[in-house]
Amino acid sequence: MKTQVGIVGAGPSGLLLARMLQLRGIESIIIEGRSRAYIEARIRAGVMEHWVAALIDEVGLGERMRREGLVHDGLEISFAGQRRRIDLKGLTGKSIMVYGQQEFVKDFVAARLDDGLPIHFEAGDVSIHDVDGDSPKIRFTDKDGAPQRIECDFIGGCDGFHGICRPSIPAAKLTTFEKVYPFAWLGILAEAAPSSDELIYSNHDNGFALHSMRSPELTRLYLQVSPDEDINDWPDDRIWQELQTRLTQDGGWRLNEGPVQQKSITPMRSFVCETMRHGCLFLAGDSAHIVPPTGAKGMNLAAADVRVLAGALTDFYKSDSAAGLDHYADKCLGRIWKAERFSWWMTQMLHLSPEADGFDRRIQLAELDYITSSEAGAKSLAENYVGLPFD
Ligand code: RFL
Ligand code: PHB
Repeated sequence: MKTQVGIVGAGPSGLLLARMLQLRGIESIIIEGRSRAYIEARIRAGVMEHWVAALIDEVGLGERMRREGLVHDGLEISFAGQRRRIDLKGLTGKSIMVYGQQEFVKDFVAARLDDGLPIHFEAGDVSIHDVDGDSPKIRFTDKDGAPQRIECDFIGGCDGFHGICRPSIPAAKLTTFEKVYPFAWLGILAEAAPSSDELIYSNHDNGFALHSMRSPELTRLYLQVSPDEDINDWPDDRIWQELQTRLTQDGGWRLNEGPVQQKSITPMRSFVCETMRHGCLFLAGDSAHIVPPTGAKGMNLAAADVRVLAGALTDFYKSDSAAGLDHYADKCLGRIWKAERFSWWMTQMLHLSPEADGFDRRIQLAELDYITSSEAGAKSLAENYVGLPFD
């Protein structure tokens, strides 16, 4: 097989990159390790920055999102027995879109297959070769076990944190930074109507909790737990009891409960690989960086990388200019580090660290009081949450 851009991974990064290239007349082939059913059922992000929703419209795939997605003008922060609202729209003029990542994935996969363009699902033994030269290759076995080879000009490394692209770069060429947090998130998807119109981020003496949603019938909820927690120690009753305690601390109401469709534990880390290019290989999204989910930034950052990469590849093919490709990492890293900062800051402000003492706890409560009562404080949170402007 031959193409212009070989893309490893059919997550938000790979699918958006392929779609943007397609609309600019640039060919690509996507290789995905999992099945279509698996990636369409994988529950992850829920919050899109305003410009990501606009980009999805721009690439012609916003129809279902506009119909089923939920536009939120604010969010709530609960702490010290009270709940305060951050007026995102009033402070920034912008709203966020609550639309499940798996719905985004379904829309992009369907559009690509309808257009007769390739996604090779269930690819095994994926490896990349000759990225130092000008004819890189991707090797894999297809879902019938037959060996395959793709020759291309460039490779999009869109295969997430545990993919093969980043580890294919020689260790001596990699510059990475990492922080692992002493807690994790236990997330559930429940068949219950959301208990509030907006997201509630809660800081409680028992730990952090988050109330989010996917539709008028589905609630998405998270609890801070320890990273070595066994999910079997969390029967549904215990989860609901803890969610009720942490999320309704302002009193006088209860969360709607319902059957739990899905539950899982996610560790929390911050990670940046500043080497986003190696020869013809370009990393985008979670393959290059991870943020703890407290700031709702991961998928948005993936889209921001892809926006830059698609522009640089277009300049290369249509204007014969490699300048955009040469400056790809520099252009992305400013936004990446700002999102890393915001996600780290939200995480430390809202979670209970096992290492925190009484002083740390009081500083945390003072910060929550400041951020939710000062216009300057709230505005700083709001402009980061809805998505910082591009330069
Ligand atoms: P993905 O989504 O991990 O996709 C990578 C794809 O590559 C495939 N793959 C391979 N394919 C072929 N060969 C290999 N060797 C391969 N290895 C892997 C994988 O199967 C997969 O399909 O990365 P991408 O595209 O960069 O997208 C990143 C986002 O998925 C991620 O940042 C977000 O989900 C993070 N995130 C959130 N981001 C937001 O912007 N807003 C949110 O509200 C939000 N909430 C969250 C989140 C992530 C969470 N978890 C579970 C980590 C909430 C949670 C709980
Ligand atoms: C979600 O709805 O899954 C979600 C919302 C906000 C976050 C993280 C996850 O910060």
